[in-house]
Amino acid sequence: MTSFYSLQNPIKYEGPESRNPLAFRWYDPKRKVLGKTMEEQLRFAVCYWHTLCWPGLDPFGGETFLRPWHQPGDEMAHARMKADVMFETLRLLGVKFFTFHDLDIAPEGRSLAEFNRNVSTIADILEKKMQETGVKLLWGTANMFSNRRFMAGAATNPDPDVFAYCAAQVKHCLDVTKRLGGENYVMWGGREGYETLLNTDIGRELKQAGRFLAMVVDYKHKIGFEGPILIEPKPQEPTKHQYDYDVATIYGLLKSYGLENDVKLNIEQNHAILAGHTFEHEIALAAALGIFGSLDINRGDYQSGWDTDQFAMNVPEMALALYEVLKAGGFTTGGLNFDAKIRRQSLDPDDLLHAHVGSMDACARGLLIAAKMIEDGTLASHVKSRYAKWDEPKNRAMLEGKETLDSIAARVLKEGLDPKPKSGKQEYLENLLNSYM
Ligand code: XUL
Ligand code: CO
Repeated sequence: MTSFYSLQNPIKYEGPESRNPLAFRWYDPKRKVLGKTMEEQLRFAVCYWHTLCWPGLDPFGGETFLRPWHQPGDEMAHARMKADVMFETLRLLGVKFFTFHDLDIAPEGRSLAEFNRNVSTIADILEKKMQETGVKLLWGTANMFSNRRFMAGAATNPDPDVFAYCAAQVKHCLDVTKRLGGENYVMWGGREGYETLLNTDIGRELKQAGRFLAMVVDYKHKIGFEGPILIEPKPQEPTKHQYDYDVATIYGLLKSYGLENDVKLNIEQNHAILAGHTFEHEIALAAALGIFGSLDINRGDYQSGWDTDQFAMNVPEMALALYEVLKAGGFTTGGLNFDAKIRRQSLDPDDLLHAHVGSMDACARGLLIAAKMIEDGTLASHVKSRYAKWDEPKNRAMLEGKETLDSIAARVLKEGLDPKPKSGKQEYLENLLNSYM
């Protein structure tokens, strides 16, 4: 136990009528929803980097939070302090997973060898705490974007030495993630993109990205890491154009490298918005393409065109996202990761608890609504009936390669086919959706 927060005892479910600001009104971990407990359905994870490492800076000003581990001092002692506070946060929230970048948990040191040693030392501490508490690692990832050596990219850097350095860094981070029983390994393409085409060979950089990913997949098999590699799409920021733009773009890249069976996606709400999509669009598309993995549930701001990383608090948005997750069969190795920042003025450590509690409640409410949508089945049966004619043999034949353009043309003319438009019933369906809310 640490004295970072004002609370001593874990936050409890008290029901919708509770006025206690640090109680769950909707998240009731053991409540069954569609055959699993809420805890099993939602698989929440607290992230290291925004919850503990981010000091509250923005492009116009420095840190506001002044956490104890941001004061001058012994960096390894600070890393141990952060590990204590991470497990205290998980204990108070009753969250069973966490996520980290290598650089979040341990100081960089003066060389990669020293960094690796630091990461391994803190991993020993995390491993012990995980054994004591039953907490699990949802995913690990390597930070290959903060240090200035990565300013022109990691695997897509014009300098092959940076590519090689990244290979060494990912190898160690994947080893540590495996040792800690990580259920996935994430790769967000930090600075994998370009600032200007005037200095960029885009074709070459894409090949570098493909080769790097293929090596990560090979190594994962070599060491017997069972979870999937997850790529996290984002269209821009920090670079002007990120190569892992959105779900559709990544699917194209995976297909062209033959990696679509080994790699899945970690989809973030904020990144979906930046790409001009809804969160549910990205989830539905990934599920349809067989590459849905996990979710980062930090939301963006609809007016600001950058990654505001706010805690997901919008119940209808979470209901629509979780409806797609449930339709896809729910999470397997994935979960809901709070890759979210409290606002810069939210100085009190307890603000972190308010943020997580509120967002867990919004997700739990969203889950209950999504479950109603599934159980009632009217939406799904409407979609099914919309496509029902495709089940007729002559129509199936068109998709099964048994017909050609000219054979179809002949039939259309012979039958005098004259398609009759049918209502898409959008307003009826939107009213139905509101009836579940
Ligand atoms: C950046 C972002 C990252 C990834 C992990 O926008 O979302 O925090 O989730 O590197
Ligand atoms: Co993210």
